[in-house]
Amino acid sequence: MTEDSKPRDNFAAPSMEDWHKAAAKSAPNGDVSALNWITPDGISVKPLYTAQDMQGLQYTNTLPGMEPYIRGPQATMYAVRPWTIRQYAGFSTAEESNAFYRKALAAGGQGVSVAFDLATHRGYDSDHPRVTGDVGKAGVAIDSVEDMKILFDQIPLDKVSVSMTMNGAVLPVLAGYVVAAEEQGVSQDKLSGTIQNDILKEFMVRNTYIYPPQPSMKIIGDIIEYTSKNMPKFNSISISGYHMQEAGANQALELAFTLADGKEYVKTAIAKGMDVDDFAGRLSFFWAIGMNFYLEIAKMRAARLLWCRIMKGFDAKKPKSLMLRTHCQTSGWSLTEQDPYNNVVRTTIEAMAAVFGGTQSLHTNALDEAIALPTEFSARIARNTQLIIQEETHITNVIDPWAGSYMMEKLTQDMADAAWKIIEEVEAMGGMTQAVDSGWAKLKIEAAAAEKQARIDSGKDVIVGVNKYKLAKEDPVDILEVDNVKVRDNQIKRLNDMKSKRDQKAVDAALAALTEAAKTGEGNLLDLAIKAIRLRASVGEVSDALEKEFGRHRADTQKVTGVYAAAYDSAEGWEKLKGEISEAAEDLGRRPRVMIAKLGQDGHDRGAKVVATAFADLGFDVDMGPLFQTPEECARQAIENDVHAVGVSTLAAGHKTLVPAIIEELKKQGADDIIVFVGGVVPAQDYDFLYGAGVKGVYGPGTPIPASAKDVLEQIKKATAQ
Ligand code: 3CP
Repeated sequence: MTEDSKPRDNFAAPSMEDWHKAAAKSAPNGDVSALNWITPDGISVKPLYTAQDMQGLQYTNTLPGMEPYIRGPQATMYAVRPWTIRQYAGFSTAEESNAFYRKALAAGGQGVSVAFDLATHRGYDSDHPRVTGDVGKAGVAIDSVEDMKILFDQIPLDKVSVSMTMNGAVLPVLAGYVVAAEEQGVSQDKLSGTIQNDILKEFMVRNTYIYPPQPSMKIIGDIIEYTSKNMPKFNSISISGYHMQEAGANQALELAFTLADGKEYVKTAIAKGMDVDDFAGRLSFFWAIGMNFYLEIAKMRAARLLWCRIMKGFDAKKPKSLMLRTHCQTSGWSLTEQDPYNNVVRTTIEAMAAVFGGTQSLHTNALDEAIALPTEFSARIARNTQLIIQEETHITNVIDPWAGSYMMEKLTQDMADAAWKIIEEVEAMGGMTQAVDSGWAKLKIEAAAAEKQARIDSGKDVIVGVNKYKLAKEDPVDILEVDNVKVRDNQIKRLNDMKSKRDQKAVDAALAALTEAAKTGEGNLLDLAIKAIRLRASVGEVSDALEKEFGRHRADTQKVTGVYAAAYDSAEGWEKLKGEISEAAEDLGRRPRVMIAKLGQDGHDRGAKVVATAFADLGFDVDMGPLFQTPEECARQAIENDVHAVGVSTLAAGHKTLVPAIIEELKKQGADDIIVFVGGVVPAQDYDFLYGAGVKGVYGPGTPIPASAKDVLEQIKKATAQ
């Protein structure tokens, strides 16, 4: 059709006034502004955007691959090379994990991403008494370079890029990878990949730290320095907002705190005397992508704008220093245990947001990840979700397709402004280290989490299959079980075998050199860790050598108050339950007292904190146990505080070992009148096992907190009436 032959219509010119009149007819009470949606970040999203909303926006005419990179770090983006399909996985033993990686690479996976078990994260070898319930759970157990060599057997480390999610025991683990590659014949300059190495967010949310903040920052500085000199293709850090959103942060908080963390790392490296352009190109990021579709895309576009602004502030010149490159993972938190096949749909929508946002690398969660480690079946669907988007939809043909959308451009700017305001607030406090140290940042996230939970429990936020459209009967899905005792025994055997064959004197000297460097600040800690690991020092030994000087960090257990109640307020039953709790307090002669406990090395404390806050708002006396308790320590504290009940919060699959152990300990210490309940991620298959062990209540994901509170109250009444 030529231009001349196109039909010419004569439609009436649009007017906003007319639209308002038309819209008022169907808006509630004729009020169009009632259709505005105020996001958890405080951004007002309107039902309609027009060209007017673009007026005054500064960055609507930018291009990909160019400052300020809103439209993506590469000029051609996915039109030339789609994002890397990088599925995070680790299956108890190095052998099993290796088999999984090789199969995944053969089936379309494009990079490796290693999940370590909690013992490794916290720098304990598998034979350490504090980790009996944690070895091989939620990831692979790595005690030494011997395990690392098995992990990467027949995976060419000069070709396949490897991401390692490691923050606490980052020195021995990164050293193990370097030495395993070396023994595969691959030199350091050929290694490509990423180490998470983002400790600030660990103090805020994930809790797999080992040392206190200051020495932890020194380790990060040393790693940035070492990798920029010796491993030019390796990303020295993955500055992560992911865990903040998983812990309850809204998008603006996630964005702001993550970029503020990034600023802190840049300052640390510059303080070591490095030139910003020598290392900034290898700083990378990591976002969570949840169900808030528009906001997630806007967040990713805003992130690139703000990082470019921040790096200009450091006088960075090279394009690579100015561009934000990121990995994304679909939200684990958004997955439900109920009606779990819905999770495939959620993950697909989230993956689309990550792709429209311009991610460089992506993990799509498996449908059963809310319950256990993925099975082969669920892992395949998760990987194929990405392959289908990449190869069937033609989404990759167009760069940043949301650009020019009135809504998306406005939302990008709104998100950038909201995050910038928080970044300025952090700066006024003296930076992120101070904001973390004071506990302020953690409390901000916890308050957002409590608000969110209250919105869900009161039905204001809908989750299909959980608080609306519930199934009358749930069929359990097949899940993967780990025989943790067997894994631990094998690990200990291999560890002892390695120790019996090494040159002990040389190992001792290498470990002493690490302790000395930790003391004096002289020498590069990664360099020294590589030397020790090469001589067959174990992960635990390298960690201990540093702990001697640095000490082990203990977090305090501050909690927010009043936030849950304020967000739940209007829902039915709240006041009634409060009344019942205060009646029970009169009968008991004191308020019912519960201790919320975290056992073993599982540091995911969002659920524990939210429950503690909500129970306290309802009128319980609540003690929060410190992270990482042994069953024995937990029982002692429960008895000393004279609690009626201990609630164990478990998210890392240690419940079958640790819950019977706490019940046994309470008995041993003469306190079997204290009841035990369990909340968190517990597969349906394990409920009977836990009840059989003496647990009085199990509350899986999706249980409204008032319902569990009511049940705990009844159990306490029953136990004290006897
Ligand atoms: C890419 N390239 C291109 C183009 N696209 N070149 C020209 N034109 C294009 N269109 C180039 C890049 O510049 C780069 O080369 C190379 O191709 C690879 O691309 P990339 O974008 O850098 O991708 P990748 O190597 O996959 O790296 C992605 C980032 C990396 C940078 C994000 O950090 C990464 O892989 N992160 C993954 C982190 C991760 O998996 N974390 C798991 C967390 P050059 O390098 O030469 O420039 S799991 C946590 C789960 C929860 C928990 O903690 O428990």
